[in-house]
Amino acid sequence: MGLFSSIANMGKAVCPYCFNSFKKSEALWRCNSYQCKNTNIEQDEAYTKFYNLPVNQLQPHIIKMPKVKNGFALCDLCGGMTNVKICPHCHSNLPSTDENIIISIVGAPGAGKSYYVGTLLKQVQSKFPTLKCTMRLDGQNRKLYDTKFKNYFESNKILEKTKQTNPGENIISNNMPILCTVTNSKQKARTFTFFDAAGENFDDEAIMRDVAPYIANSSAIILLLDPTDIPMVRNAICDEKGKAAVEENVISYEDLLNNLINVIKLAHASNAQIEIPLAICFSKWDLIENSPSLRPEGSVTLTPSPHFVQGFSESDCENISSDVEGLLNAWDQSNFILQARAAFKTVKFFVCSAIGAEAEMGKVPNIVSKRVEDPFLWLLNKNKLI
Ligand SMILES: Nc1nc2c(ncn2[C@@H]2O[C@H](COP(=O)(O)OP(=O)(O)OP(=O)(O)O)[C@@H](O)[C@H]2O)c(=O)[nH]1
Ligand SMILES: [Mg+2]
Ligand SMILES: [Zn+2]
Ligand SMILES: [Zn+2]
Repeated sequence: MGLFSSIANMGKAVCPYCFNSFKKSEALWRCNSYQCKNTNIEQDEAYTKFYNLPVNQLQPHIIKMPKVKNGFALCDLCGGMTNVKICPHCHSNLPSTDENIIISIVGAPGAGKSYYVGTLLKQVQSKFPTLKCTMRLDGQNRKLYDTKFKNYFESNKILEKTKQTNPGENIISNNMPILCTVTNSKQKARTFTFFDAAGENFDDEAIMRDVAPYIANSSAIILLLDPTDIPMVRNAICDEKGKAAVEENVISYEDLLNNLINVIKLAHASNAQIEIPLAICFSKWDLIENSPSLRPEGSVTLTPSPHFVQGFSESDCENISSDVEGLLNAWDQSNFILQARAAFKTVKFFVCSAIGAEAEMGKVPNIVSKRVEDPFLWLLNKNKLI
């Protein structure tokens, strides 16, 4: 069994938008025939309510008493076939594959979460063929990727801060997760849902409960940490570049991790060690590479990722993780390591640079990512997809 098996619960599915769980046989079908889309649209109350939309939201027909054969259902109105399955609770389109793997990106405001998700999707789309895999974004998710990331990357504009949701607001309608389908060389397909919230959601355990359903249902968590939040690192960079070079964050690594642990334990109603694999990834590694006093000469963290060149390398992952642990110990962060290992069964350390360099004067240089793919490929390997 792979690490992700808990989600592929016997005949049960979890909606990646509203997080209600239901029997797979309870999914509804929406007709997507040309004829029904044009003539049989109807008011969809569940969808309208979930997304807080104006009341007259119109959607194509939901099939009554569908007859299902080979993954298609016969429409009771037009007689056409459809493969569009929707959630019985919020009526959002369900992923096209049976297993949906949610990856939550957790981290303080400004840690680099949105850059991480955007550049990861960019890298994987272009480099995946070297691992004989493909990543596909459907129409809705391609549009989301383009407006959230691609347009910014291409015009060298800085990504906006992710919007924080007000209390009681639907966290999803402001900030849709991106779903993509990964197919490997053996035609095994999985849907990955990337959930990137505003960093403020993790500042405080009470606010974090808004995102608890995503986090608790995740198949993996990527905890993204800005290395300049480590006092020794911050001091060194301030000495080299001046105080204004580094913004100070309000939440410590320990508090962030503690909030994460508490929210998961509460949602799982269990105090046991957490089974969800945790990838702890240090962002903005270009700052470490370019700092004369911090640059860890000889460390594998300074080398490019080998995975897209020579196939996935487990030993490279091990070497990176132990190098990072060594650096964390040297930077006075051994408590943080102990805290993570005590709470999570599987912990690995990574480094990455999403942009590859610093943004200056409101302009982002052309993206040259380093090692953003490592945690994702590690998770794919654990799940036997690569
Ligand atoms: N040097 C360097 N800076 C980076 C890198 N990635 C992100 N940054 C900087 O960090 C800032 C914040 O990045 P975001 O990805 O928006 O951060 P976030 O974690 O999504 O922040 P919130 O949405 O507020 O939670 C960017 O505007 C960049 O200036 C990187 O790889 N290297
Ligand atoms: Mg963001
Ligand atoms: Zn739903
Ligand atoms: Zn129809």
